[in-house]
Amino acid sequence: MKRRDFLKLGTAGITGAVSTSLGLLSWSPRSFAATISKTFYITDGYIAMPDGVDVYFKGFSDSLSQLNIPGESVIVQQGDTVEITIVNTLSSDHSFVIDGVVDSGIINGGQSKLISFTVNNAGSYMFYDKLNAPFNRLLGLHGGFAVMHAGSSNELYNGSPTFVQQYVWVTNDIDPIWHDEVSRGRTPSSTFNPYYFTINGRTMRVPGHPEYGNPDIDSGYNQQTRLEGSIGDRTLVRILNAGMCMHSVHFHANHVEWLAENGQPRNTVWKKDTLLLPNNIGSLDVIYPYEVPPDSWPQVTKGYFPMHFHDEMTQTAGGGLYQFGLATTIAFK
Ligand SMILES: [Cu+2]
Repeated sequence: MKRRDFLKLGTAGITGAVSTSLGLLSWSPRSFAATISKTFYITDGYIAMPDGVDVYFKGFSDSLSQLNIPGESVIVQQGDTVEITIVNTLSSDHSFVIDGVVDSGIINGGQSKLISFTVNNAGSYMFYDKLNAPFNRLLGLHGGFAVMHAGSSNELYNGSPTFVQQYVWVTNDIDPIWHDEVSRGRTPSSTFNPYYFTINGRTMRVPGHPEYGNPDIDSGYNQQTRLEGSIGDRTLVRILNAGMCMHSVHFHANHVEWLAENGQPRNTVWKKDTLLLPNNIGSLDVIYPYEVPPDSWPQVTKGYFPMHFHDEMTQTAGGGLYQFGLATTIAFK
């Protein structure tokens, strides 16, 4: 099923009361450990890329009839017991892994497995399928996993700078030839040649394009992805890179506070506007401070600014469609 089609179904079947937590996470701290349960269905299908090409993906999906790329973000707190049921609806073997936390082992085609584990360290993680590496991960079997410091609603780790809201951005690089090979049960042997670059499974559209402004498709308008805040709404962004490429992340209007890289808190919190995002499950944790943009004149407190990557290929799709790549909007409301 194409993303456009199932999104239509999804919109018809879901009322406004359902809140998903793909990118924008909500959290209330607890004084006690809890058991958090979640079921993921491993499904596959085709998603239309910005140039109209349908590409094969696999995902950790919310239901049998969906294909969610990335999988819905999970948020827990230190000490919680997490129970994840994986229903592998495909005929191929898959797994559910968080490095340093849990490894399901092989979940055979057609089988289900309950994975139970406890999380001890606060921070940002990726869950992914480690089998057939790196292909299953690149094909879409990945998602964000946030562990809150116990009892805290506003810290990345104990004593970190604080925030008032938090997002997860999962980025990916897509080589359609590799995806096609895997769909045929083969192991790709060509050189990795990424053609599409996504943030939370989406890419930008330009004004005038029929999909411009469609929040299900346009990453600049997707409410789980674009940052929205007012002055003072300090925003944690957990950036997780499922792809093979290192990237250059660039925030406009404000510098960000650089809290952690690859899960390791930095000794000194630097303020930077451009950061290197490591590849292959690399991560960055930053706080976008939502300060009055210091370089604007006259001073503004409202407006729209981009976050885009500065490695130029990421700003394209299909080998040339400029501005149909990996970017989103930072809204000052
Ligand atoms: Cu820039």
